Amino acid sequence: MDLRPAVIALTLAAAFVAAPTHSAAPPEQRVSVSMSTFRFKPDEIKLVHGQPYALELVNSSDESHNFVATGFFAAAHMAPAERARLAGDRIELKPGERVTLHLIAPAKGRYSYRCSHRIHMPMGMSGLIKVS
Ligand SMILES: [Cu+2]
Repeated sequence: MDLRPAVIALTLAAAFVAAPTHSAAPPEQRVSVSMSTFRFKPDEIKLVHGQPYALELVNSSDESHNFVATGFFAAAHMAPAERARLAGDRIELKPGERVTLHLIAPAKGRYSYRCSHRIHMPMGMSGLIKVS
């Protein structure tokens, strides 16, 4: 009986389990964005490629808003359970709602975000994520 495939599988499983607790992993940084009518604060976020972040979105207004970041969410690394919280390229927040998304910053570049609710973006609900 050849045990090599089983040994390889176990070795891979062990490496996979050990990876998240590796001491060299950088600590997650919290970045908070407040949503009001009609503004994101801040409207510019600076991230570092490969760094893990807790992106906290807070709808501090009395109406619904969303955070649409098509290119950013497509390129960011997110665990499947985190990505499942998105509706594709966006996440909706009810009045007073707060959500925290865990992700790893994508490749260097500039990624825009906005609220897609009618007239919210032209009224000022847009911003820029700069990844260096
Ligand atoms: Cu809005």
